[in-house]
Amino acid sequence: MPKLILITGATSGFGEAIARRFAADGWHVLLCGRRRDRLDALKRELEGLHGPMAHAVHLDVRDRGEVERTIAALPAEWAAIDVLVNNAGLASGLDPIQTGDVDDWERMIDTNVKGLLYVTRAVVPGMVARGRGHIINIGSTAGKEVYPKGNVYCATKHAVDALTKAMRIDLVEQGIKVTQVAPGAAETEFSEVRFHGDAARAKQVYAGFRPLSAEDVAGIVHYAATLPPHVCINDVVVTATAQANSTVIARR
Ligand code: NDP
Ligand code: 8X3
Repeated sequence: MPKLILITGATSGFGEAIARRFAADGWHVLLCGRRRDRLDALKRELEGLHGPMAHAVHLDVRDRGEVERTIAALPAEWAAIDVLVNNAGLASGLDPIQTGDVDDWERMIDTNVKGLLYVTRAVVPGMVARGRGHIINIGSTAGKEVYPKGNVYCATKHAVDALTKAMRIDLVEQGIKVTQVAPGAAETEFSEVRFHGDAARAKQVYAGFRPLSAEDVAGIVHYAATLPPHVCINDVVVTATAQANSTVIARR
């Protein structure tokens, strides 16, 4: 019986790479995100390669009602989720606290913290009932330290760090694994989203060094998800070799 993984934010970056990685390994993949065209294209692509093993659901993780309804309405063959990857997230803006855009702040808090909680709350009771499951939260080095102008984004990822530890405590008796993967700079659509579509500014973030790729992160998630039942990776901090911390990067 193939295992089932639900990935939030599967339309781009880490989430898309995670979907490809698990699909190639014979898993069934439940793809979630807001951009329907991309969800449908990825589902078609994966099914063309691997047969009928993908299901796409439109999901804005900020919409509590939509999250609850969508998870509750999953067809039986897509409901027994073995692994939940809470990946959907974003940075919006890079401004000092005194001039930060409150709409940016709300977008980040609603997505990175509240959205992660809504999805977790909807999925985990099924895992508890089945007596098995694995939650993998995508944190960040921004959840381990703070950097100039990172204020609210860093706070949301510190929340992911805290919630991962809290989930692990609450779910240990139920045999549910909880893992955080906390990457440093990785070249995806992340910086373009952070800079509100300014592709040239986004490119500068990765100039002069080789950042992580989405596939690098997907490989770590896959490794964590395929360890024996008695082994749980609690936390992984991973950066490019050229990145020492959020502000120290060897650029050539
Ligand atoms: P991308 O921008 O490439 O991907 C983000 C994904 O999140 C997209 O699939 C997007 O899908 C989805 N998403 C955003 N908002 C929502 C929402 N409200 N509801 C559902 N899905 C949503 O960035 P990354 O792949 O880099 O980011 C993935 C995660 O990794 C994020 O949590 C990010 O904070 C974290 N991260 C990124 C790092 C980096 O340097 N790239 C480093 C460390 C952590 P759609 O727009 O279709 O909804
Ligand atoms: C993404 C990495 O350094 O932009 O979480 O915060 S960083």
